[in-house]
Formats: sequence, C-alpha cells, structure tokens
Amino acid sequence: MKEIISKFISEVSSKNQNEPEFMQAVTEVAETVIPYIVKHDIYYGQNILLRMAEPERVLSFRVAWIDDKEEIQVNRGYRVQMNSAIGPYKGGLRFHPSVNLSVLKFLAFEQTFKNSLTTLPMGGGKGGSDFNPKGRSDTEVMRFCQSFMTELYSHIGPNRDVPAGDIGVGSREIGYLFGQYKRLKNEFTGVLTGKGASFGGSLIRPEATGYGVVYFTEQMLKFRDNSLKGKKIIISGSGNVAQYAAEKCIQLGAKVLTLSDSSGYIMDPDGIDEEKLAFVMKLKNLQRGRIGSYIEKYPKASFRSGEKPWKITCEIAIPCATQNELNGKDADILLKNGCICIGEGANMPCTPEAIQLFKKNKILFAPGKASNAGGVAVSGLEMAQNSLRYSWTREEVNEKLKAIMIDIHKSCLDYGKTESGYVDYVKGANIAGFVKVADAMLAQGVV
Ligand code: NDP
Ligand code: 2IT
Repeated sequence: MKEIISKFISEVSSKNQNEPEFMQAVTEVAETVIPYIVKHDIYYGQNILLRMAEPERVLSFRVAWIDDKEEIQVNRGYRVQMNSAIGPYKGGLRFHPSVNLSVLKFLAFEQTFKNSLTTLPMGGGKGGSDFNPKGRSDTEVMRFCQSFMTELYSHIGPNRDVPAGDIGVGSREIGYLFGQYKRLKNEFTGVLTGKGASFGGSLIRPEATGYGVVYFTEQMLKFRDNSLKGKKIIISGSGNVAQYAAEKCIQLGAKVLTLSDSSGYIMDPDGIDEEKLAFVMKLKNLQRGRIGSYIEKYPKASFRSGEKPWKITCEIAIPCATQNELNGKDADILLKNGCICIGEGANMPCTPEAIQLFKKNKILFAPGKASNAGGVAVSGLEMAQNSLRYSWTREEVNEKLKAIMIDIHKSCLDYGKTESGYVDYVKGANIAGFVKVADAMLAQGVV
C-alpha cells in the first residue's frame, strides 16, 4: 500500500513542483483515500484521484488599476476551476499578498471534497489575487474589484462558477464584484454568494462558517458524552470565521479566552462576552483596526505581539486564521495543557505533524473540510434561494445549516470509525467527500 501511495504522490508532485501547500493537501487525501480505492473494484484502476488532482481549468489574469495617488498598480488574479462533476464550480475568492497558485490549488482541491460533504450540488473552485486590501481606501478596493471582475466575468455564471468570500473578501468586496458583474452582463443573477441581504444574499451566510464549526464541534463532544458548556476555548483569527465561532461558543455557555490577527493575540482571563465581541466586530469590520486595540478598551486583557495563542491552557482550540498556523510544537503544548478537542475553522490550519500528534493521542480532531463546510453549505442555500427568487427566514436557514453539519458528522462516522471506537475524522471526511465526486465522474466518462 505504501508503495502505491508514494508512486501516486511522486507522479502528482513531478507535475506540480514548488507547490508545497497543494502537495500537502493532496498527500493527506491520498494517504486516506487510496487504501479505500484499492479495496473497491469500481474505483480501482480508473485513475480517479489522479484526475481529481488535476484542475479542470486554471485562469490567471492581469488586474491593473489606479490607486488614490493616481499611480498604476498591477496585481495577478486567478480562478482555479477544479472539479465540476457534481455541480458548478463553487468556492471563495481570497485577496491577500500571500496568494499564489499553490495556495489556490490546495484550497480548490479541499473545496471539492468539502462541497461534496455538504450534500448540495456544488463542484470545487477557488480564486483570488495577491492584492492586499489592508490600508486601501474603499474607492481603491472598489476600483480593484471592478478591474478584477472585468477579467473574470466571462468565465463565471450562476450555472458555471459561483465565487464567494474568503480571507480579505467580505461583504464590501462581494458587493463591488456583484455590481460590476451585473453591469457587464446586464443580468441580475446569483453569480456570487455572500451578497448583501438587500440584493439576494442569504440570511445567516455571514454567521454560517463560524456557527457551523461550533455545531460540528458540539457533535464531536456529544458523541463522547461531553458538551461545550463551561469549556475554556481558544480561537485564532478575528475575521469572519473567528467572530461567529466566538459568538456561538458564548451562546452555548463556553468561555472564549483568545482572538488574534497577523500582529499577535489577545487573552482575556474573564472571557470575551457578547459586549466585548461586539466591540471586536466594530473594530475589525467597520474601523478595519488591529486586535491589539482590545486591551485599550479592556485593560484586564493582555496582548502578545507576534505570537499565536496556542500556549494558553484550554479544553478546545478553534484555529480560524489561515493555513499551517498550528504546528507540531504548538500541538505538543496544547496536549500537555489538557486540550481534548480541535475544530478547524480555517482551511488546513494544522500542519501534518500537528494532526499526527492529535491522532496519536486520540483527541477529537475535526479537519476543516468537514468542520468549516457550513459557510459553503449556506452559500449553496443562497444559490437555491436565488433560483427560487425567494428567501428563507434566519430560523429556517439556521436549522438547515445545523442539519447539514449533523449530517457531515454522521458521514465522518460512517467512513472514519475504527474498530476501537476511535473516530478518524480525517479519513472519514476524505472518503465520504471522495465517493460522491468519484461516482459522478465515473458515470460521466473520461472527460
Ligand atoms: P477574514 O479575512 O475575515 O479574517 C482572516 C483572519 O485571519 C484575520 O484575523 C487575519 O488577520 C488572520 N490572518 C489571515 N492571514 C493570516 C496570516 N497569514 N497570518 C496570521 N493571521 C492571518 O477571513 P475569514 O475569517 O473568512 O477566513 C479565515 C479562514 O477560514 C481562512 O482559512 C479561510 O479559508 C477559512 N474559511 C472561510 C470561510 C468563509 O466563509 N469566510 C469558509 C470556510 C473556511 P489580519 O487581519 O491581520 O490579516
Ligand atoms: O473555504 C470556503 O469554504 C469558503 N471560503 C466559502 C466558499 C463559498 O463558496 O461560500
């Protein structure tokens, strides 16, 4: 088995040199899915995983725009259309200086499995740009978004490819991108998700990823006759996912101790309550400030510049910032401090070494493609509402989101429960996500 896996990995690796994040994501899937393929004749010998590791299409384009000083800026835009076997390409756009093809291919690959897990008809895609929105005025962001969409618009559409937000792309950017698409096509369609509620956005979409991670974490704990009530939680990030993960943890009676951004983390020994979280939301979403300002308002809290929160004692950690933000050393400290559960809010925030340690110690570990699928699931519900020209209430969407997260947890058990009773959620999510896409690809022939 080891030989088959390493042959596969070296074949994919030879075609994707200098793409470490993409190879990290592919390797994890290969290690868990190839043993399953080998045991199932319908998949064996079909090169299905090799086909899934090759994007159907990759677009790269120039995004030229003029800044407030009237200087010409040039960024690179991308869209990776990974897999459309079960539905139109679907996945977010990331605007961050670290964006490159390796990062977007890893995200698009993960997205294909994640979208399959939601049970909704969505293929996998991801895009974005190395544009850095930090410090840019609203009009600069608008001009950038308009130039980006002018290149992208002919490649997307409500039945072809439906982008959404990710790091650096929130409701402001989605609004500008939607406005430009509508203007260029002269059509009002559900071509993007995460839209404002006044122009076709779904209620609960802003909350969905963060709430979903906590619903999934709740399911893992429940399976072990445990709950979130009274638990000490550390969260990284302070953006969209972190904010709503914190909100749901607080609502369910847990104590949230930390939040962070790329400049460092804050620790509040009394816990971040709803009022303090409202301060953070205003600081990050409206003032576009730094998390360090929290201690000016709440002096009992502390700020550690340039550090990550993993050394704070907790029962549950929810990493919600970015890929590879929690490594083997961090995992070791978390375990020594008595952490029993990790729910990934970000995509691939834990390194392979960290995951290995969590598995070895048999603590609860939820991989992002299962636990953060609530965001894209509600995006799928937004697409459905747009097609119906109708909108569901907050309660209706929240109930559907909860049901989807419970269902994903069940799929992970179906494929990930071992004889000892331990649940390997990584294996479970990868195989469950694979099966639906693979069946659709087999039925559609070699395309
Ligand atoms: P936001 O842009 O709203 O927030 C990102 C947060 O992470 C910020 O606090 C940011 O700090 C921090 N961060 C980003 N990059 C880095 C970095 N390189 N080093 C340290 N900190 C960093 O993004 P989201 O909350 O939407 O996304 C967070 C994660 O969740 C990502 O991995 C994303 O792919 C994933 N995700 C998002 C979904 C969604 O619906 N939005 C759905 C599923 C997954 P700073 O402000 O200093 O940059
Ligand atoms: O990583 C993700 O799942 C997202 N950024 C959300 C994608 C979407 O289409 O809502």
